[in-house]
Amino acid sequence: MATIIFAFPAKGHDLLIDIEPAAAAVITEGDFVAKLTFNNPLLVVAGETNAELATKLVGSADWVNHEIEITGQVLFAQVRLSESGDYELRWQVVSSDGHPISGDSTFSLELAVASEDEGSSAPVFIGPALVEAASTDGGSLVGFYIGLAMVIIGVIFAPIGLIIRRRARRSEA
Ligand SMILES: [Cu+2]
Repeated sequence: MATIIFAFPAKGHDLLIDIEPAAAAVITEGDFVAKLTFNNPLLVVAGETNAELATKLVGSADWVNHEIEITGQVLFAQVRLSESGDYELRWQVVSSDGHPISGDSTFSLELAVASEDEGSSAPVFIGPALVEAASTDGGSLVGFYIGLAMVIIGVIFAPIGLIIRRRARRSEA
């Protein structure tokens, strides 16, 4: 769309002279204020929505409009994104000569990945494993409790057994 507009260099059209985030920028904060600066104060008709800024995740079909505010030659848009990825940005304003102008841009959002995923080396608990084994065997809860009881007995008596054996060995010597 931008190429069509710039292919007809009509007199008086305002030009976008700065955009934040910059084209193809990589940002790490999903909550940010996009700032578009034009070379002339934009035309704002009170009570009319004649300007907009929207973003869309590449691959998605949904454009999301963001709340905007125009101050002189600057358009501010409060952008709130929660998903990392490549984004398209499009804007439309009314040039100071009364003609609507529009353009687009791109940026990438790289949100920090939560470090909770690193807890994969959590200690293994015997209980749930037994439940799983019992259920996959099609066994009832009785089977589970028997298994659990055996584990408990094993945990309690295995060390005792070792102690007894050690003592026995010692007394033999
Ligand atoms: Cu014009």
